[in-house]
Amino acid sequence: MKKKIKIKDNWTKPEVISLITQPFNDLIYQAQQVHRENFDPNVVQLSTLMNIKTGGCPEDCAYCPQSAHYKAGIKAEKLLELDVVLEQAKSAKNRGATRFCMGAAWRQPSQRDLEKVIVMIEAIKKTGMETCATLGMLDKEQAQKLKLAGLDYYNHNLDSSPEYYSKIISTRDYQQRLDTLEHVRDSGINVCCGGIIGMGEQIDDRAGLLMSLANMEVQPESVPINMLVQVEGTPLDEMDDLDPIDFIRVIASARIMMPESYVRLSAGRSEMTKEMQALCLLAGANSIFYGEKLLTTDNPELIEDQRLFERLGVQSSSH
Ligand code: SAM
Ligand code: DTB
Ligand code: SF4
Repeated sequence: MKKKIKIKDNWTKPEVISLITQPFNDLIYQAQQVHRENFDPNVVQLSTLMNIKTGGCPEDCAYCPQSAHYKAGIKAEKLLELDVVLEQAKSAKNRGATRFCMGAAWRQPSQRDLEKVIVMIEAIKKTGMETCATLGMLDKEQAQKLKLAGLDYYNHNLDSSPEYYSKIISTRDYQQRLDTLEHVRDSGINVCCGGIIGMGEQIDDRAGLLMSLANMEVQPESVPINMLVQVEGTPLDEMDDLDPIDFIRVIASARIMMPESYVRLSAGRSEMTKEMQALCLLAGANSIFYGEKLLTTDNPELIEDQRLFERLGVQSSSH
């Protein structure tokens, strides 16, 4: 039997920087090796996102069109009704998604709203799909309630390094993010946690983000790596464009540092070429968001993704 190797959890900044900056071919080769030791390299997991509560968010995340602090043309809406959400979930399942992820533009859900989301989770679970939610900060009791409802994953991102985080968000701090993640972990829900690349952060910050994720007591089961989607009206609109090679380097490093986690190629795919997406999959990304919309911004059309999968001989996972 293959001996289980302990996952490294004591990464230092210099180690991560030399990992990310090594010659590209060596990095991709190493990432693909780690990937093959842990996953089928030709299978990608598909999750579909739905924004169940749009806009009007009190937080000031500089990248986010849903923040009430900026004018990005997003109208604040109320929490959607159960039947609308359930219908979307069923349609996502019919189109091949195995997980349905509900996003809400809240700082933290109120108890009343949480009860409503719990009813949604219970209904979606009955369709046989996995459930995921991203509702902002959670206290211990809220995480436990979501676990009881059957929630499979909770998404809460660290977004960047501890140092760069404070340049992007002022309405809450890194420690509050870590506290929510601890409540989610302790409740027994799988953790989905990653960040955004392309916000003007430097290599040190990318290394800092990867270290924060990989050195956790238990690494997140799912690690979304988003490429910043620049939205007019937000402070991060008109940032310098990111070098695609640098983004792929982060994906490959995430794969090497978190060998057993799903690395999710998340926001920004509409702005990527098909060749760049293929390189991300080669670098070890093995899950994507599937469906024409992320939360408020565009994602590739289903037919585009299907064609790309065909060209690459990639299958979607049945679970
Ligand atoms: N309000 C909740 C929160 O912040 O945790 C949940 C929704 S929030 C939109 C989920 C994640 O989407 C953020 O943590 C961020 O990483 C990502 N995101 C938001 N706007 C983005 C953008 N313009 N480009 C890339 N990623 C973005
Ligand atoms: C994550 O890391 N990326 C997804 C999901 N988790 C919730 C969200 C991306 C949002 C992109 C901007 C928008 O569509 O509003
Ligand atoms: Fe609100 Fe989440 Fe957007 Fe931040 S990322 S402004 S918390 S919806």
